[in-house]
Amino acid sequence: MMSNQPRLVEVRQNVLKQNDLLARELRRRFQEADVCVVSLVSSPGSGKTAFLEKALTQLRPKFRVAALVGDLATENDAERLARSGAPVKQIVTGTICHLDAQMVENALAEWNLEELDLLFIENVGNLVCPSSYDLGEDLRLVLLSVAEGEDKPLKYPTIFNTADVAIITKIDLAEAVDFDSATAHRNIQSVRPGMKVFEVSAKTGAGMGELLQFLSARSAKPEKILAG
Ligand SMILES: Nc1nc2c(ncn2[C@@H]2O[C@H](COP(=O)(O)OP(=O)(O)OP(=O)(O)O)[C@@H](O)[C@H]2O)c(=O)[nH]1
Ligand SMILES: [Mg+2]
Repeated sequence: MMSNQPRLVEVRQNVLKQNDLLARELRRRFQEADVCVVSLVSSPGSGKTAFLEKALTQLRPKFRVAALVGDLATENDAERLARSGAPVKQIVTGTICHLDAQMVENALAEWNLEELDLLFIENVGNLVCPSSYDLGEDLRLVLLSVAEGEDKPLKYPTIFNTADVAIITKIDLAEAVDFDSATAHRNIQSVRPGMKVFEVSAKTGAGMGELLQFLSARSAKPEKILAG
């Protein structure tokens, strides 16, 4: 009904505002504990968990790393990530298509942030809803796999606009799917001029070193930056 429309908009704005307040509080806690928080957003199956499996394993010798991972159902991703030996917690969202700051706060309740250097948060696979919800993170990574089509930044500009860094994943498959790297880069730059972009393969490890070096440097502990 038409008369319901303004009310719905108002409620939605209030929910978002409440999330922003909580995210601001989380960000303050993260800064106080000196933990660098990196979130990952992408469409389902772009390779967030595969990237994190490698990242947690490779960063762990030098950094105290941990991960939260959101999915509508199953603990599958937490089980995959826990094999790295890092502390991992699954957030099961049920019908909700994104993580919000309250879910992150609840998931962290039993963890001591002082004991962490880097916390990763894998969002629910979705190129739309997660863009509106600040989780208090320092850095938001948006992943785009070579098999999704070079036009995704143009079709889903908000998620690219609310992220800090883009990662083109599964580059080992680029040739098989006729991936046009120049067009993908041009499309990313057209929605988010100046955006930093990495190309990686979690399968072969290509590009992983450069990206992990970048993330290490963003951590609050400069003395631990991975060597070359
Ligand atoms: N060839 C290749 N396959 C990959 C790579 N990264 C991930 N995959 C495969 O892509 C599929 C999805 O990967 P996931 O890591 O589960 O993707 P995700 O983004 O975490 O998925 P959701 O959590 O469901 O949104 C799996 O079959 C992976 O093995 C890669 O670099 N190369
Ligand atoms: Mg996953």
